[in-house]
Amino acid sequence: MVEKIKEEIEKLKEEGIELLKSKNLDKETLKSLRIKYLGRKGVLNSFLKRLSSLSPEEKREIGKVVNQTKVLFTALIEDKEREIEKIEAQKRLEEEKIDVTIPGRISRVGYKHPLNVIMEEIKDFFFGMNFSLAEGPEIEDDYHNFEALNIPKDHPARDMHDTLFVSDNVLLRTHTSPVQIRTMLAQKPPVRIITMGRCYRRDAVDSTHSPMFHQVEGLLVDKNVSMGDLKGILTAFVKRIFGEDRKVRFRPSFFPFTEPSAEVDVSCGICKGKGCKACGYTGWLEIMGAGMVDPEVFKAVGYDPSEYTGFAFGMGIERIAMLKYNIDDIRLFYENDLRFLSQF
Ligand code: FA5
Repeated sequence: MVEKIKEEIEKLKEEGIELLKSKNLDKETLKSLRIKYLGRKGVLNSFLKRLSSLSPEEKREIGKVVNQTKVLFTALIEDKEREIEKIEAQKRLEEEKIDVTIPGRISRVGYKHPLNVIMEEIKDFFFGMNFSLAEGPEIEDDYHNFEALNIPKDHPARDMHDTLFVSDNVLLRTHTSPVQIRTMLAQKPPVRIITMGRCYRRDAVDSTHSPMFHQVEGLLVDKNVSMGDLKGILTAFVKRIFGEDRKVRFRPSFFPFTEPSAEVDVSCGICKGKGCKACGYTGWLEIMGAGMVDPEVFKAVGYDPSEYTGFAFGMGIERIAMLKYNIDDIRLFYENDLRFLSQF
């Protein structure tokens, strides 16, 4: 009997060793083999149940063989588990391998809008000249946009600004000059400010006109400010924006809020002042309006014109950008076409 059981165990052992050493075992099969051989109701334990008729001596003998086989199987199973783990880890590594030589996907970066680029350059220049930034509303009233700037109702000068009205007295500002008035009403001289932002006019859209556009305005008020100061600062400004080689010209002009008034021209960068299609064969490009603050404006804001003088200037930012970057159509600024915007 003992010999028979031993033989059976030996057979089982051989079969088990072969199975547990086979190459293609996976985790699941290994688990079921563990249950089959070593489980509480497994085959090895089933031998122990058959020992009741045997002597204690024989029981011990069989028990010993069963235990040795259990130890052997346990070791084989653990070896196999480690082997399977290793193979799986290797497989995972292969699958997750990163090819560092594949070219990366380039994510798009944003570009500054050309109008912002110009505005920053303008701010940079005037901050360096000790000007500070002032702000005002885009929805204005008639008083700040016209009256206080010496443009009374029914005055022909109003025709210069085709106005978009919100109501009788309220309008979308046609220029940034009302910020001059707001600043002077709010503070005593000296004043040294620039302001910039959107303006609106009922102009027909073409390559140089838009119903919404941007202006920069400057105002300097102090004792003994002269036209010479205005010329000095604006000449330095034009050279900073367009280049040292460009010439600047002041032409007599008219604005109701400045006296005397001037248009400021820069020499044409394309023909170097010789005259070409871009400058209408004049050699010059008009870039801004300027002048000495009219005493009527000082009176409107409560400044004493016998004590203070000042100068003001205003320009279209789109126009500056168009001239600087050779852009031939103002509509390009508002269409958000990346092919255009990515050039700045
Ligand atoms: C004025 O608006 C004055 N306030 C400027 C000024 C300020 C003069 C201080 C003296 C002292 P003007 O109407 O010329 O001036 O407009 C100035 C600039 O705004 C123009 O040269 C032009 O570049 C721009 N501009 C005017 N209307 C439009 C428009 N519809 N579209 C695009 N740009 C415009």
